[in-house]
Amino acid sequence: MPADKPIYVTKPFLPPLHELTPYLEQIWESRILSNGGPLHQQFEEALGHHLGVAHLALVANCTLGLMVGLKALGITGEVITSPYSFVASAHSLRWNGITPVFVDIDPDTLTLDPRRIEAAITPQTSAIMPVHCYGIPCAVEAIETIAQRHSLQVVHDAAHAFGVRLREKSVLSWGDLSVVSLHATKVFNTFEGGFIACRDRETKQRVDRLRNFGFASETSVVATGLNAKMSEFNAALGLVQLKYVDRLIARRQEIDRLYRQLLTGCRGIKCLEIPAKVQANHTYFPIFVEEEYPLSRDGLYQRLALQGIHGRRYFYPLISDFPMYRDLPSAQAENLPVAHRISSTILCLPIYPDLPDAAVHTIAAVITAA
Ligand code: T4K
Repeated sequence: MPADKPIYVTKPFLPPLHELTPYLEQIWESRILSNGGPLHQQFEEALGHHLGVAHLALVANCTLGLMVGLKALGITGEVITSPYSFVASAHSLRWNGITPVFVDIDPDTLTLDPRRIEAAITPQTSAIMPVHCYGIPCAVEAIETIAQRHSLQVVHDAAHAFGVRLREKSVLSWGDLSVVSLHATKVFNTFEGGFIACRDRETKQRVDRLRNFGFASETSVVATGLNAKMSEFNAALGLVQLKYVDRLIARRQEIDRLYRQLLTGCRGIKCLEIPAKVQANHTYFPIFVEEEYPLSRDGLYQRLALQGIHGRRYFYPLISDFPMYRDLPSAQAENLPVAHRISSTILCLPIYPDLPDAAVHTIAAVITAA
């Protein structure tokens, strides 16, 4: 029997509307709607405090945040990155006139394989941009070591990594900067939004200017900035959501456990392991549909869809297969065997805080019934 209502891969959390009202009244009263207003300042501070990030800059979304972050660090030439990501990762490089150099992923973490990075470094390489895919940290230490050895900068696409900790420390503390998404589909949302976790005060100052057209004061423009500011409305949403986020992640963890329990022993279905040293945020629940399973990945995707269950094939196709990237030498399939294999077997199942246990049972039953 198909589900009464479609079940999507995610459903954003919204706090009770009345909790937003005092903030909206403040906005209506002050008529300060954007440009670093009081709620923006308050949210920036509160978020930094919540995550333990000292130099945090809010932005309008993660894509603009990546564009601003790369510019703030003066990154040019070539950047080594993952083909197994959302297309915004590579687009942010291209918008800065940078050539992405795709390197294959590690089959266990689904993020840049540090053993393959050095072979891709050329005199034009200025940085590495790994992705903490599904919120699982990349090999931060190994990548930092390589970066130091070759004088490269590290920009983390941390779009999925809100609240993720590695050995009790925020994963955002690695690298020169990290950019997180606060989009509607993420663990913590401000409808649209994002932030940059900067290494130091100077980087944050450059970011602050670049997200505001490059203005350093009313009459001086010191960089070719753009408009990547978060509005007061989005900041208000963030302030209201902050007190819920730990509970929301805890509920996601319960769903994650339930899926694992129900799918254990299902031949041909494998769940992504979360390393013991990681405090995850359970932003996605990816499974691998392997050869021993009676249906192909797309077959299972369709079978679930017939039941009103809409998983997503994140990330298929690979970024390196999109027309604007596929002619790059690094985009060739023989360079990216693991990414290709994973991309053809991956399926992200629905996970969000108000997904009932009964729905998880139904989804698992459709999968195991095949
Ligand atoms: N780097 C990485 C690694 C990323 O994954 C992303 C974004 C970025 C950078 C850039 O971040 P932002 O600039 O967006 O902050 C979605 C999101 O739009 C995108 O943020 C996300 N990654 C990507 C993985 O997924 P779509 O096109 O797959 O989303 P869509 O609209 O199909 O939504 C998925 C499902 O969620 C829908 O079937 C229904 C549900 N949904 C969605 C929205 C927007 C809702 O229930 N309510 C909603 O408001 O890209």
